[in-house]
Parts: sequence; structure tokens; C-alpha cells
Amino acid sequence: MKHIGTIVAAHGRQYLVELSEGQTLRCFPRGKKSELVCGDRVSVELSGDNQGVIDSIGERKTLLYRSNEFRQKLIAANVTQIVIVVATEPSFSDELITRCLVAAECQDMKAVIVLNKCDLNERLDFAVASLAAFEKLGYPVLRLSAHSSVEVLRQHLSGHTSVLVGQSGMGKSTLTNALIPEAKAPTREVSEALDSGKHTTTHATLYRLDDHSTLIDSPGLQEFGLHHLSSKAVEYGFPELRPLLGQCRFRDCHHDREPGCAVLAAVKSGQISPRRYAVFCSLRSETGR
Ligand SMILES: Nc1nc2c(ncn2[C@@H]2O[C@H](COP(=O)(O)OP(=O)(O)OP(=O)(O)O)[C@@H](O)[C@H]2O)c(=O)[nH]1
Ligand SMILES: [Mg+2]
Ligand SMILES: [Zn+2]
Repeated sequence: MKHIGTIVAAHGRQYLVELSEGQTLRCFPRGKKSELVCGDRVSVELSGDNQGVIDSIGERKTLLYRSNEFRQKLIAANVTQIVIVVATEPSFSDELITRCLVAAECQDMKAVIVLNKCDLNERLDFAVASLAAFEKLGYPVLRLSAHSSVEVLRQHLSGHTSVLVGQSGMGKSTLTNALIPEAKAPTREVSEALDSGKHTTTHATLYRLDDHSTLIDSPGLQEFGLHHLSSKAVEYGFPELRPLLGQCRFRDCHHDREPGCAVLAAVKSGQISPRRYAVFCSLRSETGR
């Protein structure tokens, strides 16, 4: 008999699958080559006590992943919202935020930015200022402290399958535990984590927030390569560029150094953030398509 379920964790070739009936099974995929990821819907055949074999995988509505020239790394499937977690400390990269946002835009996912650890207020003003460019574009920027209250974030999660992404030590797993106390996701002091050179969270895990909301905690990332995006997709990934496309003098403008470029003019006039534009250029050179 076949059962339908969702992958809630992946450890190498072994997957934890939560069946729609509620039971959780330890499963292996049938056949050799198959890369599955948290959030994938699968069809499973029971093979023993709490064990199963994954027969097939359902169509993915979205697939969040990063890539470089050589390989790709899947993050989560079927998510409808990406929650980018940064903190007042340690310092964060605004380029990484833009890259996550481009990945979200290209999959038509919603995106929210969380500024965590607002209780550590020495660098709060600096962090808030670094996020102003994103707020201006209309992305919600939620300021909170996972140690005191996460209710403002909970409101944004309602009805969504959300994935927490961001650099190591920003507090993704601490947020997860604050939202879902039974999650008991491991967390670690940033200094200890830095000394070990490893991320505390080693694989993504999916948790149920309520009947219609789901949260995925994922391992910290340093880079977000988007080698798989075409140059058209990169343009689409920057909402502030969309109204300008088609206004450049040359139809095949690369918005690089061409005369009469509407994008360059917007950067010059301050309408487009120069830091966002710099990421746009580096993404364009990465794709080569
Ligand atoms: N002061 C303060 N510390 C926090 C807050 N949220 C998290 N931390 C601390 O930040 C450290 C790192 O938190 P984690 O939740 O392990 O970070 P992570 O983003 O899951 O890290 P990775 O799993 O490595 O990606 C821990 O020591 C937490 O206690 C907060 O709101 N305020
Ligand atoms: Mg973690
Ligand atoms: Zn142009």
C-alpha cells in the first residue's frame, strides 16, 4: 500500500518522511540516483517497522537551491516564503541578502528579512541602516530578539511554508525553538561555532507550526551562488529594475557601460542602490548566459 508524505529531514541517503496520517518513517529511495530535499512530497511503501521505501517524488511547486560552476546544492522544496535571518552581531553580508532575495524573486516566493538579536543594541543602528535599502524596496524587515518575543515573525509565517536562511550564528535555530518549543533544534555560542569552523545545524529540518503553516530550519551558508540563473532571470530578480527594462537606448543593453542605459542613469541619480547594482553586475558575470 502506498502512502503520501513529506520529507522532514535528510541525512545523506536516509530520509525522514512524515506521512499524511502523522507517523514518521525512516526511508531510503528506491534506485540509486535521486536527490530529495526537505519539503519534497513523496510516495512511500512501508518496508518494516517505521521504515519505508520512497517510490516517487511529487512535482515541485518551487525549489530553492544554490549553484556554482560545478554543482548545485538543494535547500528546500515547495516553500512559499523565504525568511532571511541576520543579526546585530556577528556582522552580516548585505550581498548575501540580495542573493537570497534574487533566488526568492525568481521562484515567485515571498521574502521577509528578520533582524535578530535586537537586545544586543551596540550595533543596532548600523544594522538597521544596512537594511534600509531592502525596506525601501518593500521587503518587510522585522526587528526582534529570539530571546524575548517572536510573535511579529509568527504572524508572517501563517499560511506559508517558510524556510529560514542566513549565515551561521544569526539565530535561525534559536528562532525555530522560540516558535516551536518541541523542535529542540541544537544551537551554539557563536564563538564556539567559529572555533570549530562548523555550522551548528548540519541539515535542514521541517517542523509544523500549525495545521497550515510549516517552518524549515536550514544550515548556515556563507555563499549563495546563482550560476543557474539566466541573465533575464537575474534582471527579473531585481524588482527595482523591472520598470526600467526596455527604456535603455539599446535593446540588448547589458546595463554595464552602454550609453543611454536607463539602469545606469537610475544608479547615478540614487534611485537604485549602488550596492544592489554591484551585486547585479556580479550575478550577470557569474551566469554568462
Ligand atoms: N543575545 C541574543 N543572542 C541570540 C539571540 N538569538 C540567538 N542568539 C544566540 O546566537 C547563537 C547562535 O544561534 P543559533 O540559533 O545556533 O544560530 P544559527 O543561525 O542556527 O547557526 P547555524 O546553525 O550554524 O547556521 C546562540 O548562542 C544563541 O543563543 C538573540 O535574540 N539575542
Ligand atoms: Mg542552526
Ligand atoms: Zn541598460
